[in-house]
Amino acid sequence: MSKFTDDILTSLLAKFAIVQKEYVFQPLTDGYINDTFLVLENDKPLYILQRVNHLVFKNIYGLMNNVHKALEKLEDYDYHKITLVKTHNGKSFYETHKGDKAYWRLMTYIDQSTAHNTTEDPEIAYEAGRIIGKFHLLLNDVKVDDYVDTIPRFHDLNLRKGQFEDALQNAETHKKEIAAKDIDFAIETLAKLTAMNQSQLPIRICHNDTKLNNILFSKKASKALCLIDLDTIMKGHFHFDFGDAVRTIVNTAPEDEQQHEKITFKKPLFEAFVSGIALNGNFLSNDEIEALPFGAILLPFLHGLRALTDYLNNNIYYKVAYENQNLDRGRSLFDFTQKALTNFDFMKEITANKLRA
Ligand code: GN1
Ligand code: MG
Repeated sequence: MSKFTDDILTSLLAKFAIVQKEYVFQPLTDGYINDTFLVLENDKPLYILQRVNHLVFKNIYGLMNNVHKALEKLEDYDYHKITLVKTHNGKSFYETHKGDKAYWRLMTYIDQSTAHNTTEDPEIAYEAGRIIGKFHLLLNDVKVDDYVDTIPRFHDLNLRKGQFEDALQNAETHKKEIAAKDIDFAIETLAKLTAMNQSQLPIRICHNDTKLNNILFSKKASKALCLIDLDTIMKGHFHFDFGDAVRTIVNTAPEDEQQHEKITFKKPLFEAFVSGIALNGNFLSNDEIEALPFGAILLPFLHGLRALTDYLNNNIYYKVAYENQNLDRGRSLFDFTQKALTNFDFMKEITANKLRA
């Protein structure tokens, strides 16, 4: 059972400026970091109530400020606005003062919306590309220094390498034996990707967690509405957002898939996604376009490396649904990394053809 009873959730909801009624709470358990609840009235979803994990996000004030600033820009005829509900004190989150520290926020639920964990549909892939391009277009002219780094060096390969090496030093021997092949792959690929370093590229405000299920779609049509899960909005490179989407769109299997023959690199889905990016992608420089195939290898690898590291550390970072989930995630993300490496030339050709002026 969740440690948050209906009574606790009801009293939290009362802190926000909404009509107080009989609401029902439904936990949404897909995330690995925050605690999320759907708030319904007579079966109709109205709000998302969420506790932001302050052990992962250490600067909640900075984080909420980022979200606030970005949301002012993120609105257009083809980009659905997200609304944060204010507390009675006019703040965009509620900080608990009793017991454990916690930070809660409330967002309005977008009616008739849905999210996809995976897809086989090129239209969904295209729309994912369109909305990610639009997100960047809408934030193209912001001052990047107005945004704090909510997790410093989040997609920094060197940081993740150091954390992996520390975990390796301290891990139990039997875990290192079980993961021997995965550890070898990590070491080999770290060397390969370090040699391909792309850090001279423009710094943009990125979403930094553009996996497919962080995109809201309309239930009725395959239209993307907006990006959600905005905690990692901060500085980054465009190829981060590109690569994180590719790993969850072009692979039609879930992130912790154990049967690796099901992990795919579906070329038509890649092409459709890049076509979607192209619709809004005029702001991209040639150097950024050049770096996209690298991003589609870097991001699955980084996530695989972080999952493997957490497995070696006995699951201290991600919430796991079962003991070895981090190992399964690491393995499947490495498998996709290998498949993306194999498709490097294909990705180069498609991105150049579709995105270069
Ligand atoms: C974590 O909790 P969730 O699913 O939003 C992680 C993301 C990963 C994701 C899945 C702050 O996000 O970077 O894409 O798991 N977020 C953080 O791999 O570490
Ligand atoms: Mg997230």
